[in-house]
Amino acid sequence: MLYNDKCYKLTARKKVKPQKILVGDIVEFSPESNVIEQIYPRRTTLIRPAISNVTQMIIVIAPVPKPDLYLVDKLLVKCFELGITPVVCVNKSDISSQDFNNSIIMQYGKVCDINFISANSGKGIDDLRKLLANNLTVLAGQSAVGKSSIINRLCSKLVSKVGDLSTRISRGKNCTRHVTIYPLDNISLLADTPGFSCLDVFDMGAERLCNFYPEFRMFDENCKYRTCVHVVENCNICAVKRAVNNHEINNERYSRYVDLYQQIKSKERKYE
Ligand SMILES: Nc1nc2c(ncn2[C@@H]2O[C@H](COP(=O)(O)OP(=O)(O)OP(=O)(O)O)[C@@H](O)[C@H]2O)c(=O)[nH]1
Ligand SMILES: [Mg+2]
Ligand SMILES: [Zn+2]
Repeated sequence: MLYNDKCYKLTARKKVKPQKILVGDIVEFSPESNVIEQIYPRRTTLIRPAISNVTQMIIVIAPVPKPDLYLVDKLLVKCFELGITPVVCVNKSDISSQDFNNSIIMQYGKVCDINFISANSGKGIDDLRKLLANNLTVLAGQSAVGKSSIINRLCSKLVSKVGDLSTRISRGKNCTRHVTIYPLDNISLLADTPGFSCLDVFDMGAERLCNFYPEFRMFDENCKYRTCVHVVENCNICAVKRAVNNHEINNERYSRYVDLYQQIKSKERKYE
């Protein structure tokens, strides 16, 4: 536990169950006994990985490993559901092609801010640092996109273990194994995580999913039915589908939306 730049090793009072404490919790403790008295209400809670009070999520992707854009979409849904500000960061821009960058802009440009950075060359790192002020930011994304490398580049005093891509893929393990919060300065907290690759959390009902696609919002008022979830084929009744056909909504992102909707739907049917 960090307080006034000092590190404390704390134990929990009986009424505060230790397993209920999350990385990111703001707690009250007495410095004499080093005992946690209470946990303050959480602003946000992420389960996998477990971390509380996150205000901003940097979703890191890179040209290698090949991006899992379903994961990016799911992370964005989580952010919009919980009121966390998302930012997409394309790392390894030293080796990414213009086509790759353009495709990311086409798919996410209307959804959130996109930054092009390189932990290796330092490109874009100063702008990224500015984004971190007054936030608890979590770095999310597949293994090996360079999350730990970004942390190391942001602050040379901090050392988060960086892994080698080939051994990681052959062993199928994340290099970073725990959630750790690094205080970059007095106002910027940054959390490294072992990726969010196991995020298959779709605890929300299928019907709610479309609420977390901000680019649908300017069209969905014109759908014929107020309850439209925009998975119908008929353009005459669905304005979102119409916007996809007119290239006003990105087709690839829309297709993944339909897939995710169907996945949640079939899960719901299984448990009915
Ligand atoms: N070319 C290039 N390679 C990079 C860059 N940033 C990171 N890498 C390489 O990508 C690999 C993975 O980096 P890590 O920082 O360990 O990735 P991670 O996202 O923390 O991975 P996990 O901890 O497993 O989730 C390493 O070999 C890095 O050297 C970059 O900007 N450019
Ligand atoms: Mg890491
Ligand atoms: Zn619709």
